[in-house]
Formats: sequence, structure tokens, C-alpha cells
Amino acid sequence: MSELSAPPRVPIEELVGKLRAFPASAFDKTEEILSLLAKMPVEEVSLARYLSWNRQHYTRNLIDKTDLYELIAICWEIGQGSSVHNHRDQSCWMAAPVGKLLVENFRVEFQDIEAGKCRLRASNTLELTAANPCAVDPREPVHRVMNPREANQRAVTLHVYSRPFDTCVVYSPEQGTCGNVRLYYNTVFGKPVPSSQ
Ligand code: CSS
Ligand code: FE2
Repeated sequence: MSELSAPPRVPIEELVGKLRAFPASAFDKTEEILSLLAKMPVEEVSLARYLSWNRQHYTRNLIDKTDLYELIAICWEIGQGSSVHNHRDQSCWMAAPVGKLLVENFRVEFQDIEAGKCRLRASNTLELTAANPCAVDPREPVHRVMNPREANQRAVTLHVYSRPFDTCVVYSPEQGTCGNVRLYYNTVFGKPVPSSQ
């Protein structure tokens, strides 16, 4: 295999095994998990039981959860994207076994979450693909993920969050407003969550 060819795809269970074997310290910095995601792109077929689709909103599908991290598959229809949001000061890594997405980062110039006011400025945009996993920059943790219409394909991303979180702050850069929202799973360990359907 030449150095330039992509590493072989692995079943999701193999990635879970590696994540579970990491000590807590691996989740405190970005490099180790980012390089694991780059070395072990996940086979689409092994994700089949975790995928669910909704025309109104991207879906969140829990694959694994420990005290240290949660691993989620997110399914994006063509043209779907997230709100601009943060990750509650938790670390986050993303990989895209399927598709080609954009991660748009924002600089927070001012925020008063209690008052629901903010001022954000768009900063850089990264491409998220199987060959290019991303880590959220802890110094600039506000971002939005888009599966652009031009990509013309459904996308599936994997998210490692450490520690797990179930709320985040959502921002409207245009209106200068922000507020807390709750995050829900659409499926948990491959089973639909009735209240989310
Ligand atoms: N953080 C969002 C997905 S875009 S990174 C979520 O967990 O729903
Ligand atoms: Fe996010």
C-alpha cells in the first residue's frame, strides 16, 4: 500500500474497542483521538443499524456511551445542517464515513447567555470527509455543520463527545441572540426512541 492510499475501512465495533481502551487522559487533548479517526475510517455497512433519517432535522443516533465519552452517528439529508452551536466546553471529534460536509467556525465576540444576546463573527470553514476528520478547536468552539445541497448526497458523521453532554447553546449570528437547547437521541443502541419520532 502506498503512503498516499487511504487506510482500510474498519467496522464500527473496532473503533469502539479502541475508544474504550483509551485512558481518560486521551480525551483531554485533541491529537490522539483525531489520529485514531484518521487511521480507522469506518465502514458504512457496519453502521446500518444506527442510521435513521428525518426530512425535518438531522438525526442523532447513540452508538456507545461511557462516563468518559459518547459516540453518536448523525444522519444528514441533502441540504440539512445544524444550528450554530457550542459543545458546552466538552471536547469533540468528528469523522464522515459517508459524504462531504462543511464545518463553519465562528468567533464569539460577546455573549450573555442569561440575557440571550451575542455577537458572532464567521471564521474559517473546514471540509469534513472520511479522509479528513476534524476536532473542534477548544479556543473557538462555536460552529455549524452543513451537508451542502451541492454535495447532492446523504451524509453520515460520527461524533465523539467527551464528556457526554445533553444541552448546548444555540446562536443566531444574524439576530445576535442565543439560548440553551436540549439535545435528544433519535435512536439508542440501534433502537428508536419513541418520543423523538
Ligand atoms: N453537535 C451537534 C451536531 S453538529 S457538530 C449535535 O450533537 O447535535
Ligand atoms: Fe456540534
